[in-house]
Amino acid sequence: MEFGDVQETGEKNFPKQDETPIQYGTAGFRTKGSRLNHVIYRMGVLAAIRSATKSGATIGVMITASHNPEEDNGVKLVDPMGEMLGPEWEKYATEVANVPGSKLDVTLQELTKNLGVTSLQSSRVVFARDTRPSSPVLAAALEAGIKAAGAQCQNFGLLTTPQLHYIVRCINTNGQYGKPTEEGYFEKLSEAFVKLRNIRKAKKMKTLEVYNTCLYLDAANGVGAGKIPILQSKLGDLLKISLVNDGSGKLNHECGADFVKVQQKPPTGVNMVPGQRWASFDGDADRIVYYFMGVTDNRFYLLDGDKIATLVAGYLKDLVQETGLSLNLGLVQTAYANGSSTRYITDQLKVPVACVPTGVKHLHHKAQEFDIGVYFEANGHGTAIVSNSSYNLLQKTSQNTSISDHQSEACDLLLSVIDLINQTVGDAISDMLLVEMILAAQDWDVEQWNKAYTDLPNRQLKVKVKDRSVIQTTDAERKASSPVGLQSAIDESVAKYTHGRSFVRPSGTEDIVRVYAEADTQSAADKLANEVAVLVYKMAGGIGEKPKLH
Ligand code: NG1
Ligand code: ZN
Repeated sequence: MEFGDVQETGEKNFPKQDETPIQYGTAGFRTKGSRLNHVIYRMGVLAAIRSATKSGATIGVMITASHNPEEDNGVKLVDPMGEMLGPEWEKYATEVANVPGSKLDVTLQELTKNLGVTSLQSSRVVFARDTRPSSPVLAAALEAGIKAAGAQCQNFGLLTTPQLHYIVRCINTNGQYGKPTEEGYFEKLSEAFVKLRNIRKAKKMKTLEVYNTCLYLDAANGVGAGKIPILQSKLGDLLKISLVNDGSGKLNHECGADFVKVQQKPPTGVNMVPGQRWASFDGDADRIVYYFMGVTDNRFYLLDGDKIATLVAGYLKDLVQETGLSLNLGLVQTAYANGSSTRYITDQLKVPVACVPTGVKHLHHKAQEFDIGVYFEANGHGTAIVSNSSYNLLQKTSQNTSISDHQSEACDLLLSVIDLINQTVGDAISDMLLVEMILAAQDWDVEQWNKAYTDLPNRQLKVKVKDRSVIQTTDAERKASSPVGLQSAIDESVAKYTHGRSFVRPSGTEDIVRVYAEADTQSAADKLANEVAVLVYKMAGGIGEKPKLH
């Protein structure tokens, strides 16, 4: 097919900025915002092609670099059901982003020929952006790309990543999943939340003290901050949210879910009082972690993605049991999941648990193997998904007059819980409401929630190397298969520590190698992480300052 003036417009207005190759990684393209103009213009064209291969279904494009520093930016494509771009297309995205400007036309022609695409007239692309300073300019580049390709487009302005995923799914299910607007998103979530809270009230169960207190929320100065007042207006007194890092400060700077999780401390500058319930979003509000300061010991406690996953899975397991239906529930984690959480899920919850490589696409895919699949990365990105057949069965059963009231109520309750969940992708706002609802249902405060199991102390480090692709992994990233000798050296180090575990992998979003270690004490975990970091530095071509042993 012909691409009109796609190449000419690209060369003129969105020329390739440098020759450093860029790759569509774990979370799309991510680098300095100033490098992305041409990439994002071209992704507009690619999204139009993707739409054509899906019979004109709407494709989403989100401009964000999530938890990265403010000067970075990025772009991710959203597939028709609101899921991440199919992995088989990552190579097309990488190719289209990297070809010289003068070869754009021929590359696109070849690609569309191979894919059997002959027209982009009925392609549809919707897009949104986060609050980064570079985002408006990049959104204009994207729009130019979509229009140059001849596709229809709609700009949703400022949205959280999961809101865009939700909207894409709503559009492609003709509204079955909800109304395809931000208003529709808040309506769906808040209605489910209010209903679930009212069921509780109607049953005259204990009023929960935690509900008379407020949730302190650090919104990372990101796009989620602006959404909280909208949510608050729908929830009234059912959940009081006190916002910090509300967008007036620097994005992700010493705040946000990633900072809190990796540093294992509160955002800088907040005044935490023991017993208060705190949560942090990341910059595009697809991750959330909770934390608090112990009332008796004044210590900082983190309730990360693993703790959220176990809370959700435990609650859903009980509810499924009450429905009397034999739905199989499973939990999916990555190698970053704390060893204690995996043990708790297996031994106490008795829920099957799977481990997959880092990256939501892997978790989501694996979770689809269950009737109800709960997946969470330790960093707080996760959700639960329900198979169509299970959802239909629940609907049918809830209306079945021959089952007990208790069973049909449980089905009804589970259906409302499902409405509260954004099944397309991890969603900080939806996860927050889910956690708050479950805490209320269990009459738990954060300390009680935290008591389920005790995390093994752990440490994450980053090592700079010349070429991070020299590190290759196997066994869901838990073992290094290259360079030769690295894994046996790691094994030797690990063997010296009680409850020791450590693994390394190249980051998909930063030019570094990540080291993870856990052990029975914090100083042992720190020491093990340092030892392994030194091994990576020595055996995988470290550059810059050498990691030092504590
Ligand atoms: P990389 O940089 O590949 O480790 C990080 C997170 C992932 C995922 C992506 C996308 C860790 C250890 N890694 O990936 O889990 O969330 O960012 O945002 O947290
Ligand atoms: Zn994010």
